[in-house]
Amino acid sequence: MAAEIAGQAAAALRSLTPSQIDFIQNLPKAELHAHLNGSIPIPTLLELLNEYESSYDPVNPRYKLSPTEIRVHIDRLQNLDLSSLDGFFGPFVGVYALISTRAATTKITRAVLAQFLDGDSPQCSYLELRTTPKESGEMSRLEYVSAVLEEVEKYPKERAGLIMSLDRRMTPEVMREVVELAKKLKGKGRRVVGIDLCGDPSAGDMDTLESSISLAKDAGLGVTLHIAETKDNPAEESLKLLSYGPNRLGHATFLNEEALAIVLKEKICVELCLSSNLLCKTVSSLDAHHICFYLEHNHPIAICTDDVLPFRNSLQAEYALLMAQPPLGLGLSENEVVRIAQMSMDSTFSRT
Ligand code: 6MZ
Repeated sequence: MAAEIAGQAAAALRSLTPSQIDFIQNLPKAELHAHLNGSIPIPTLLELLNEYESSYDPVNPRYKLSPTEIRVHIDRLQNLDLSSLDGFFGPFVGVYALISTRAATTKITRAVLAQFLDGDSPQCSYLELRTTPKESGEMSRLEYVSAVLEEVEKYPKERAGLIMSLDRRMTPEVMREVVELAKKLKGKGRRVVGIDLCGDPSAGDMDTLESSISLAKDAGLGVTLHIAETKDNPAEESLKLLSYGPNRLGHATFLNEEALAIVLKEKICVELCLSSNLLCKTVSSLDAHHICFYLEHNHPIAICTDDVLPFRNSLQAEYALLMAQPPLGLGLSENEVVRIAQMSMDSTFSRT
């Protein structure tokens, strides 16, 4: 029950023949870069908002934001009109207000997993879902992650795993705490497969991240890092992040020559989110997208959705962007698309 698909990805999907759509639907593929709270189906979010609205007591409000304020944030997320990535992160406070109980976290996780994995033609064969452990007045980080994990673990391990995200706005101490938690949960046999670095690319000091990444790697967790997502991310920062030895990278849009040489040499899989980059205007058009560079170099990539809530895409529609004829898509052959989908399956953290 995702919101209606929109934008270039929807047009690409509409331009395909029924047999091409069947081909995409039946293709074994992994979704490796989907943020839980960025992937909540709109009906689920509105249900939570309605529940909050009907029990709202303005004198003694449960959350800091009123239902009207939350609605404004959700409307902004659904009607993204960005001139850059600035402004993308703010409206998430509306979502976070609604998911600050364990019951709500369970509800959204169940809905997101179903959106990707259930039904006659699931979006993907395997989902590595990621989320930033949150604490609220009603829930600790452990309780939040436990609620998410309980839902993830209802699927076989060949179908779903969890990545715990470090937000760039976290203090080094909190980042460390999150990695310790990931390590502990993995040690107990829970389905935590890796850690991620995400959040506003202009925030945080990446010098302090090293010890948390080492801890994660020593614990056998996969490491993926959002890197060079905007042109304002300095080259030194990207080189520093690469020196931490990540297994995968998110976006990697503005890597300089030196960083690119490392990525190619180390064959680090790059998670590419085409609609996300087009809508956030970090890439001007599909033919200018760095996917073209990676394809030319036969470099491992994974096609991913990022945040289906604001971007109104789906994994199938992202694959349609590969197959549709230019200028809507890249006009790739079925053989090339099979190869790309296989690269996503080969890059999961369950294989790290
Ligand atoms: C960087 C992003 C992102 O963790 O609350 N997030 N971080 N770049 C992006 N590209 C557009 N899209 C989403 O999911 C939502 C959070 O994921 C990160 C942001 O920190 C956002 O608040 P969780 O489940």
